[in-house]
Amino acid sequence: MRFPDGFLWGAATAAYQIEGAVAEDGRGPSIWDTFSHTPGAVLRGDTGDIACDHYHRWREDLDLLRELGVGAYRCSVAWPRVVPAGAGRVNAPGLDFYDRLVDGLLERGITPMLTLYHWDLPQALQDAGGWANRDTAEHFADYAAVVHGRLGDRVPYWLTLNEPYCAAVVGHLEGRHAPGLRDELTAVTAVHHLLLAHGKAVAALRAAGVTGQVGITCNLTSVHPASDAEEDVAAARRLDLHENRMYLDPLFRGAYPDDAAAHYAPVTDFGFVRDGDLEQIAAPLDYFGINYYERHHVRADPADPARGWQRVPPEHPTVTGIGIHPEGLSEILERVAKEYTPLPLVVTETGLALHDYAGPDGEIADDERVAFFEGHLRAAHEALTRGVPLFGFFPWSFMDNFEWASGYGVRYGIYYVDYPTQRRLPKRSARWYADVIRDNGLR
Ligand code: IFM
Repeated sequence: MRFPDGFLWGAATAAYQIEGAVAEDGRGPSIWDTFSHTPGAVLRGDTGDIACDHYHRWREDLDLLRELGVGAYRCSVAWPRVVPAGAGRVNAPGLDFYDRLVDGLLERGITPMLTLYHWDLPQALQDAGGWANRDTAEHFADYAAVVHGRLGDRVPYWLTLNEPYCAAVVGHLEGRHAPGLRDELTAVTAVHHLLLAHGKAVAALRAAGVTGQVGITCNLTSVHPASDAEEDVAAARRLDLHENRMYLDPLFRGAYPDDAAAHYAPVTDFGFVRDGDLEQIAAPLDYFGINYYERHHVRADPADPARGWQRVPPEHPTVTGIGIHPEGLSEILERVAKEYTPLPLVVTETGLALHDYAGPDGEIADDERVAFFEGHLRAAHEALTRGVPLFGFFPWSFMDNFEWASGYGVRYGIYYVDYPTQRRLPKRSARWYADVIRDNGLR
């Protein structure tokens, strides 16, 4: 099963999850520093203070990427390293770090794909209202221009945001992520301001003459009603609105979905949307990134028949409680290509959390992860054969890291990180992936 020539095999990480060095070289605090230091917020009280110490070990890490053979590496820039208070003063040492990183990648023949926002909002902006405050969108565009000003000559792929759904909903409605709020109006407002920030950043990058490709990454789910019953079908449609269409429609159709006004009417009339916002949000992109983890079967929620839904628990849950459904990936890729955009697509993340450990022989036998990636690659390939313009695949994650509210309690890496010594060890999946890259597909 071969992939097209030039297919982009990558690996992905994010700043707060790997860098550590949270108080070094002028970095300001982010909402994740605050949240992870809040008792009870993160499993076992884990924080990203040290994480994988990538800030100091980046050279060795880039060497590993080279050994793995990837063509590209997706990482994120920490806004609070570059603009410690989120707005205003630029911190040159922060930019220097990413400058060295980008050069280090290029020297090793690896293409950088930079995400500008992977959830580490500067705390000073949160103190001023965070994503509920429209000004945050403007500050983000300024920050994007600053990063572009330094790295724009060398970065072929830009992503404005990672997973606006998680930033808005998991952070402001479910309270499981920073800033830990539980308020639906704030969450829907945050959705809009995140999308607006994306649109403004795209405009800023274009105005600066960006030569790289500009895109955004959304996490999308494959949603199916659990039965043909009218209530289940309606519940599935609501979940699809909540998880997918609230992002896809504004980005690619320049409007919130038709059913959004009625669904959110109990909390908001969308008064935060101003003239011109949706045009800005829907400004043309060069590519679109998709993160895929979840497929849901949905039934009506008897406790909330008008607005709710229930996700049917998976038959075989993984350690994070979700199921494994590779076919959901081809469904999503085909849906996006058919219903939303002819843009080139890239799987910017998919991956499996396990409780990996090194055996007595030093081997980390993550065969379930290999099977997971094989299944997802087959699904991606199937989408390709059906005409989806997929140009790359980035496993999550290059190495084990700080998994947000789960701290270091689960591992997603294809490299194992022994946190006490910070040694990196290839898991079986890393060796398998190196073969996939070399063969440009599966044997
Ligand atoms: O670790 C995260 C990543 O930061 C965003 N996408 C999902 C991953 C696994 O939960």
